[in-house]
Amino acid sequence: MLTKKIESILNEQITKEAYSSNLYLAMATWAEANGYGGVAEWLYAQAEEERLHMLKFIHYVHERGGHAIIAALDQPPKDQQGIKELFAAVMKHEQYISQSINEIVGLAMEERDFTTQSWVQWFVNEQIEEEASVSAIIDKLNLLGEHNMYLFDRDVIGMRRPSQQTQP
Ligand code: OFO
Repeated sequence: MLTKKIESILNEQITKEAYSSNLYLAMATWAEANGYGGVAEWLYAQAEEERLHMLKFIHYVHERGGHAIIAALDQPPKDQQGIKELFAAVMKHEQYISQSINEIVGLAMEERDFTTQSWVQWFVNEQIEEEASVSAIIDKLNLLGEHNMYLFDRDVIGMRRPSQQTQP
């Protein structure tokens, strides 16, 4: 059985994962509408992965006898300044999510909920991977400079992580 505090922080994370999915979906539609098909593909796959993260939290809450709450979401920005700015925003968001996963680990330790503490380790590792993958994309963008966006757009498709590549 989950304590109320743990149930509540897990529910907050469900909302954050749902928002992450919508955020990347909104970025994908902007990229697609602006001719960046490769970036859009990367973002659509990422949005799908965030939805799976949300579902993992939902199922875990229910396995532990809690009630997962589906909350209303803020509307993500519909426009982006450019591709560099977009990936900088992805990085900032992932760092925020990593911080929020760390808070779950911290609360699970405080509440002596060692099951949650152990279960959430998967997300700790996932965040390391996600940040590293976005950081590699940003490095590549910096190397290419503004005028090689066409090449970057084709190249980024190959920079999906294995978990993203299984997505439709
Ligand atoms: Fe759910 O991993 Fe990114 O945000």
